[in-house]
Amino acid sequence: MNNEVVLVTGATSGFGRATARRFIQAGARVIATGRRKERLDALGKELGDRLHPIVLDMQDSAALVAAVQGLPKAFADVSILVNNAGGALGLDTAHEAKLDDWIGMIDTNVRGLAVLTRAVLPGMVARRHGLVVNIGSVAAQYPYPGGNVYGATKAFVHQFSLNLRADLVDKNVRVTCIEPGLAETEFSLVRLKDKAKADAVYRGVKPISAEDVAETIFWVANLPAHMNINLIEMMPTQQAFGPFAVHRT
Ligand code: NDP
Ligand code: 8X3
Repeated sequence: MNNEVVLVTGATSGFGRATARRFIQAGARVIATGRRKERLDALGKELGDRLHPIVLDMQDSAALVAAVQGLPKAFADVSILVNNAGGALGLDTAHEAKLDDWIGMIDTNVRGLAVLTRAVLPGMVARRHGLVVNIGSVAAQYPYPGGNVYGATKAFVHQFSLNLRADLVDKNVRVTCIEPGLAETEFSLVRLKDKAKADAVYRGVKPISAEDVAETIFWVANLPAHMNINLIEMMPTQQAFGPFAVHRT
């Protein structure tokens, strides 16, 4: 990993922070982004000068492009992009959901991810060396009540990942979409804005941890260069599928 530069979005919490730690531990240089400066400062103190923190809002397209163009020399040649920043806002049914929540999810999970990928890809293609890991979700494949726009944004991430492969087949740039199920991070606190409700999501279950996801990303990044993992879907052993809903009158 000593020659790799890893750009991890959403590194102030959850999967992203665990991923930054995992790659630094293995000798990589890591660019860590997020909106919460104090969290990035703490991570910088913890991980040292192989970490390059950037305060960045995924909804600010111009800032995303400027951040990639303005990277210092030691971090300029991004070889692994982990498109992780994002999340769910609300769990309301479609006719009751807040429109601002929908727009926020689309702007972060879809637009921000696409803009950043577009900014990073030309360098990877020019160097013929790159890996893009997109964090999707089981919500992309399995609809559930209140999942509406969140699931749809992750369906974009799934299909975008596969379509990137179609364009990059001759460029030596790999793309993997990782689709986790129930994982304990700040995800539910952000979604439900209520600590007790968020804690209840994980009660009585051993969920996937942030470190589990980081280890999966790290595994993908360490595979031989001739292998591309297209998709990984992962769930806790205590999670599975439900029956179809039938509304009887
Ligand atoms: P966390 O809430 O713990 O972390 C989310 C990260 O995304 C934070 O670092 C946050 O940083 C960043 N982020 C969110 N919005 C923005 C924004 N507008 N601009 C910049 N950064 C942003 O959740 P997870 O670690 O669980 O989530 C990571 C990814 O995994 C998300 O894409 C989520 O949808 C996905 N996922 C999560 C699952 C789960 O059950 N936990 C399961 C499947 C997928 P900050 O607030 O500082 O900006
Ligand atoms: C997070 C998993 O099932 O809460 O993407 O949507 S789920």
